[in-house]
Amino acid sequence: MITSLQSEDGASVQIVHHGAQVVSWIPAGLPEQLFLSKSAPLDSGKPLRGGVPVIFPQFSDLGPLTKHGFARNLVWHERVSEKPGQAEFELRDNDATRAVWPHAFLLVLTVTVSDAALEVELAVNNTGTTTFEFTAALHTYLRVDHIDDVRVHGLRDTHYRDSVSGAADCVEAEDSIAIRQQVDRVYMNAPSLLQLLQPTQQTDICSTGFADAVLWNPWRALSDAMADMESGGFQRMVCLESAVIAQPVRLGPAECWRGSQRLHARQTSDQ
Ligand code: TA6
Repeated sequence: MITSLQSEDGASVQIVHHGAQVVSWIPAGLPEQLFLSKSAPLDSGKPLRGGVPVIFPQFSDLGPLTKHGFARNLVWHERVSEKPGQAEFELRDNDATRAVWPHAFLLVLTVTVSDAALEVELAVNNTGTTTFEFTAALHTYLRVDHIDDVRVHGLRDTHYRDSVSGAADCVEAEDSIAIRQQVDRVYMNAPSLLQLLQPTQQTDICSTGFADAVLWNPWRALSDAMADMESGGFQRMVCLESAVIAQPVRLGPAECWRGSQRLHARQTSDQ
């Protein structure tokens, strides 16, 4: 199932209930802002290659669970939301999640579209009687006109783990990061505001709650090897993820943790 949302000014968002995955965001007067691979089969029971997959309770393979955890593989339930331009989805523990992760939880994903902004908030509630730990991310695939023209700002001097080389502690030297090869980095304690610059557009990515940020582009060989990635897809996407990885969240009974990512797009020139 898909939920479509429209703001009063004409911006729109689409969310697939499988994984509560936002798959399209079109601000008023601007083109599609999220990458979604044309080769991603709908209704395959797998997360789509694009949009905003929700990663919980384990980022990547940093633990015993299936890669990126189970939240992106399950169907979430839509809640009634009274607010215009807003939709809410929830996921509770069930037999399948308890079989691999023995904890009681309620996740709530709130998606809000307004003006030129999209906000996605993940709330994690511990509904059980024991403390649990988790890592999480909003694995946002931003659509770009061409990867050669993309620059990422805001990460200079931030420490990162480089998953391509395996180096555990690097320091970002660039003010303006260009992507010229496979990039897969976890920036720890990242600034809350990052910027994606293209020749005609600026996208601000503002995180709260998520301490870390992930920058990922698979580049050609890995992109070609992915069955669900469209041909040359790596040239039209970059993932800038709001994440909590380096220091897992420890959540006691009845506690709630919240993290959000707000994207704001604006055109900077007509060319
Ligand atoms: O967030 C970056 C990353 O962990 C990469 O290492 C890459 O594997 C990517 O996620 C996509 O993972 P997926 O399981 O969706 O193919």
